[in-house]
Amino acid sequence: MLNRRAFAAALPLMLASPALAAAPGPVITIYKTASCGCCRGWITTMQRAGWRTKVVEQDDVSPIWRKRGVPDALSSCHVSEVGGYVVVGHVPPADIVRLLKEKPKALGLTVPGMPWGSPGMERPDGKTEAYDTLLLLPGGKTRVFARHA
Ligand SMILES: [Cu+2]
Repeated sequence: MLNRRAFAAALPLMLASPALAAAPGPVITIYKTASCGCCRGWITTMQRAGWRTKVVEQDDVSPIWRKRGVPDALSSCHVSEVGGYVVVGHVPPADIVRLLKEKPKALGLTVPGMPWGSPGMERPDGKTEAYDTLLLLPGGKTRVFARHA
């Protein structure tokens, strides 16, 4: 047991611990189909990183990215909305933190397809592939936002 003085001394450290830190961003709304397992994996990763999530299950999530001008070729299995941006697929949580901090003039971020080793796409054998998080620009153009090995 900590005595009172030791507890008082430890308190600032406890307040600074990640578990008590503020959420990394506003509530993120995630659209997925009911059967998508890797989508659930990504949501778990987001929640572990401190994100508050709102999950909407629907039969077809493509209208969400289409309405925001994201071409189908740059799409993935799930799509999210946060801070006025669209976030498509298995984007690492830290990239979304950076997006909301830098606030670029863009539609949002995408990790097209479902690369092995991206959050929610971990393989039992640990194999990964290199992939890029792309910044979605109006008109279907992209720019590399972050590289992941
Ligand atoms: Cu997926």
